[in-house]
Amino acid sequence: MLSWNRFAYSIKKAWGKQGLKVNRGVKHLALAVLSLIAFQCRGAPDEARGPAKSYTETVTTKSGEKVSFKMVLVPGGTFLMGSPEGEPGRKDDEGPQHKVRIDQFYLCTTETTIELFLAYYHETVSAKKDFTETEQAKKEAELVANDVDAATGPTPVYGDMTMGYGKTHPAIGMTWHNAMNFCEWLSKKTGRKYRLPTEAEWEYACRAGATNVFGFGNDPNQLAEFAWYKTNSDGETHEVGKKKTNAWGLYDMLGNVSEWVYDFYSPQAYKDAANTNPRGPTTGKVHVARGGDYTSPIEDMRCAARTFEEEGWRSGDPQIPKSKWWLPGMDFIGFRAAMSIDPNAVKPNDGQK
Ligand SMILES: [Ca+2]
Repeated sequence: MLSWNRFAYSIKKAWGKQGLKVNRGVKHLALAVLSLIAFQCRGAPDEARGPAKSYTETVTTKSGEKVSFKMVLVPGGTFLMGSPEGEPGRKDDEGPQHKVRIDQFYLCTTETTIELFLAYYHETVSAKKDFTETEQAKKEAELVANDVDAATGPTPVYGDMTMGYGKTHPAIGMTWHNAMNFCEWLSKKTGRKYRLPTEAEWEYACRAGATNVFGFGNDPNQLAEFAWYKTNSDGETHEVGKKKTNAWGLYDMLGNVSEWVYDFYSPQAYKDAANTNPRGPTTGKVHVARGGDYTSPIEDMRCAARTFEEEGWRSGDPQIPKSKWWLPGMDFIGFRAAMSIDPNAVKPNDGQK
């Protein structure tokens, strides 16, 4: 390859002083082109590029199988939470409508599947029986003291955790506590900060930028294109991700199974809610679930509709005291995982246990 010096020499020799000027010009131009190519190959700095629009998480189970799920970026923004007075089917706890600012975060495109929940269950299930909460905490503290990596897990499920459904159906019948514990397990497993979405994040993601009743519009006749509910479910849950997504790529936000969110339930929650990344009341007895399920009528399939754990949800558990991990027979309740971009924005385990 001809060196710059030899190239310069040959030009100089041919063109004399004029040639030297040409040589410098060519040399500078070539360096500029090379720099541009190098910059293009390297790309822009990561900070400038921002978080990816989506990513796929893969978890390897105890038996070596791989289970994957997709997370999409929910862009930050402001929306009106709750429903306007006069919306058909509206309940009082959906108001007042109030403006809420949400930071960007990731949300799973589907409800958590039985396959993934079984991976968590098999890896963490403990032979221990249900203790009272105090005894449980003491036992878990002992476990952690002996082994810092000890993952706390649910007690054996009463009955069949799958309730006869296939592995790509939504996981069902776990308590809020169990769903939270799953997110902790998933975080340890992957190194990312998984958690339940807050109620505000969930509704924001369900609306996907729209200001109508269902996210896709106001016409309940379109509901069957997006959701499994009372009219089209044949009385059972369905495989996740079989209906149309909403505008932000999320499946089954409405219907199939109702989804645990982070917040405690209070009918007054919106009256004094924070206007940025609200996290619900600081205390409470039961938690909120969102989206309606396969048994729900149209009015419970609205983006603003709120449900919460009712006493009957524990009625399938014959144990005394009742398990803090399972809601046997309750095949309408599940959840989906969120992931914080800024882990300080919402701390998944802060305050609530
Ligand atoms: Ca759902």
